[in-house]
Formats: sequence, C-alpha cells, structure tokens
Amino acid sequence: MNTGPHIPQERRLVTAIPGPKSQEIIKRRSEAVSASLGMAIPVVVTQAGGGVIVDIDGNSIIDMGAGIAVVSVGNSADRVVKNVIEQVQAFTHTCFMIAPYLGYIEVCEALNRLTPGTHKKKSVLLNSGAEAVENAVKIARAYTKRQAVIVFEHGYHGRTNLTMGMTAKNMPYKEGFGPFAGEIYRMPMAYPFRWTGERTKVTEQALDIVTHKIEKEIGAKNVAAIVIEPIQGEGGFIVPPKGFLPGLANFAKANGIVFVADEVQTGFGRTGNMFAIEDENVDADLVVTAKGIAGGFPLAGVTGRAEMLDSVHASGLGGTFGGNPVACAAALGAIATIEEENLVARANQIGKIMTDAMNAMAKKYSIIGEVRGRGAMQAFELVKPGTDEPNAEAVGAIIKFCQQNGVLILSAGTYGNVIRLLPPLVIPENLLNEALGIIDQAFASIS
Ligand code: PLZ
Repeated sequence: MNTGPHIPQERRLVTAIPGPKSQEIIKRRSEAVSASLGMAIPVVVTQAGGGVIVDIDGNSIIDMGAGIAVVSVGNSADRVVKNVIEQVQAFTHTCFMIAPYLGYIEVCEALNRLTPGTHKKKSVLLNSGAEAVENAVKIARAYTKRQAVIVFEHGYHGRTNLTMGMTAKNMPYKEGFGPFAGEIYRMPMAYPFRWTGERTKVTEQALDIVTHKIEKEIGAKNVAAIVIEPIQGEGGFIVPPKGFLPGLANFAKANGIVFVADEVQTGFGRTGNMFAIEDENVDADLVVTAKGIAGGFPLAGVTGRAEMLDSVHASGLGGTFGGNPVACAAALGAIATIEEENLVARANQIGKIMTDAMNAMAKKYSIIGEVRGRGAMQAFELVKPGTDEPNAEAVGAIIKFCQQNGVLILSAGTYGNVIRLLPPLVIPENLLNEALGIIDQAFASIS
C-alpha cells in the first residue's frame, strides 16, 4: 500500500513516554490551553503516517486509534496531500453559498453514490459530526413538520447544545452545560452484554419497549426522527443484535418517521462495509457522515432522500465554512483511496486479525467480559473477574502499559470500561500484530 509520508513503519522507543521535549511542550500546553480539554497520550506529534505517530523526542508509536476513526486512509495519505496542495494553490475559500465550486458537488455526488439505497439522493456538507447531526434533525423536522427526536441509551452525537441533549452520557459531555434542547426522548438500547431481560430475546424485547414507549409516551405521529449509531462508538462499541436496526427502520417507515443513521464513527469502510447499516441492508432516510470522510480534514455531510433534503426552504441550511474547498479536495482524495486501495475489504482482514487475537486474550484473562465489534472497529469490555461489574481501573492500567510500550489505544463506554481498537486501515500487518502482542502483555501485567 502506497499511502502516507514514507516514514519508517516501526515501533521505536528512544525515551520514556513522554520524553523530555514532549514534557516541556506539554507544560506550555497547560499554560496556554484551556484545562478543559482531554489528552489521551502526553506526547507532542511531529509526523504521522501509515500505522505510526512520531513524537518530538523521536519515539514512533503504533496508532490503534486513527484520531478516533478519522485517518482511516492513513495520515497525510498520498491522494489527500496531492489534492489538498493543488486546491490550496488554486483557492482556499469562496463560501459555497456565495460562489460554488466543483469539489463540493463532487463530494455530494460521491456521498449520494456510496450511501446505501437506490432512491434519488442529495447531500449537504458541514464542518463537524455534531453540526451534521443537527442538520439531519433540522431536515427531518422541516420534512415531517413534527418535533420529537428519538435517541438511545449509550448514544453519542456531539457536544453542541442540541447534540449534547442527544448524547447519553453526562460526565464529561453534559455536566453543568444545560439546559438542553427540548423534544429529545431517550430509549433503551439493545445492548446484549448488559440486557436485563432474556438474553436470547434482546431484539424482540428491546423493539417492544421502544415502540411501546414511542406510541404511549410521545405519540408516533409527533416523532420527526429516530437517530441511532449503527454501532455505538463512544458508548462502547455496542453492536445491536440482528434485527434491531431493521425493526426500528420498519417502525419509522410505517409511522412517517425519518430514520437517521449516525455513521460518523462507523462510516467509510471502518466496519467492513462502506457504511455499517449495509450489514443488515437497512435503508436509512438520512445518513450522517464525518470523521473518515476527508483523511483528517474537517468535513461532514448529511445525505439522503432528495425529497427530504429539498423540503427545507431556500437558504434554510448552510454555514460559512461548510464544504470548504480544501476539505472537499481532501475528501475526494480519501474516497479515491478507500475505493482504489480496497480499504473496505482491508477493514475485514484487519477485523479478522484483531478478533482472533482478542478472543484468544479473552480465554486467558478473566477481566475481559466481552470482545465485540465489526471489521476494524473492535473492543474489549472489561469487568471485575467473575462478575459483570464494569472495570474502568483496568482500562486505565492497560492504556498506560501500552503507551509506555509504544502503542496508542483508546477507551470508551458509558462506564469507561471499554478498550476500543480502530487502527488506520492502511496499518501494516506486522505492526498490527505487534500492537496486539503488546496489548496481550498489558493484560498479563495486571492479571
Ligand atoms: N456522532 C457517532 O462518534 C464524534 C468525539 C470525541 P464531531 N465522536 C468523537 C470527543 O470527545 O469530542 C461523533 C460520533 C458520532 C457524532 C460525533 C460528533 O462528531 O465531529 O466530534 O462533532
């Protein structure tokens, strides 16, 4: 695979993590930058590509997070860089609402082509996942002339006011930031590992509760949209059991509700399909995309039924930067990379390698309650041995061991007890195996 800056694809530690130069700059960070921002690994990045991140002290760290599922095509992927340079030299901004350009239209054409369903589709481009989710809600409300929005336990949709209200987890996303927008209703999630009913009937029971609550507590005819992540990301890589998403989509269809798939984290090949809803052939009315769309540039989209996108009054949607020409050029490079390098198939190969290794670890270490995910989006849910009590402390210890050994992994989950693996889809296989070996050692070190 010929993607990214051609830096050595190796795990290389030349100092402790963080090294002295990183430590110095992190001090400046704490002086200059709001203390409210998190930091998963305290190193200062100078270069990244393929499957590694290189820091200012010269350490080369295996990247098992891809900037939260963003650089699926790798950092500074060749086609992204080439397109961006050409665009940046031509023009950097006109505002698409002032004077249009081809790149925006081509990204919309690509989104309309790549999202599932043969119906006539249109798109709008925005800057971030949260902004795109908000626009999906605006479109659904304008189209249905209804107000209520259905979301789910463990769901994550962003940090703006509307999307904070849609996001499930209070700490750290919502605490102290209310009041939140009205007409948002949270439903139980079909979460097999923590389902309190009959484990063999999660789909039926969950659908029953959700549809009953919508009908009795809200009124289906008042619901504009059902918004769900096909696999919940921040919430802990929760994969709904077969039938749950089609059941929701059918209920939406039967009741004139817009079914919105938030594919911000799952989209663009991550799960081994171009979009995660393809797994059960769910036709979403609207698909929300961001993250993996543009190889690291800020871009997001809402794609869906033409009659829905066109139901909003003229100039009803927009924004100064949405669909910035440089971000669009990057997206066209990223999408070409995904298609030409067969990265969707690659996500499945990566998934097989990861799940084989992870399932072997689950046999050895009793704190692994479950291994789950799809394609190159896999997670461990950690528990106190012999129980299903969440074990967030173990997540912290494993992340720390991995960092000290040159592997970057991320946490997730409502209870903070999930380790998620979402490497760039261009990660060399030997590095992937090496990272999995370090993760195994991390479990061994605390067992
Ligand atoms: N929908 C499904 O995963 C972003 C959040 C990181 P933005 N997830 C990473 C953090 O702590 O802020 C996300 C997502 C899903 C929407 C979003 C929001 O996307 O681009 O961060 O606004």
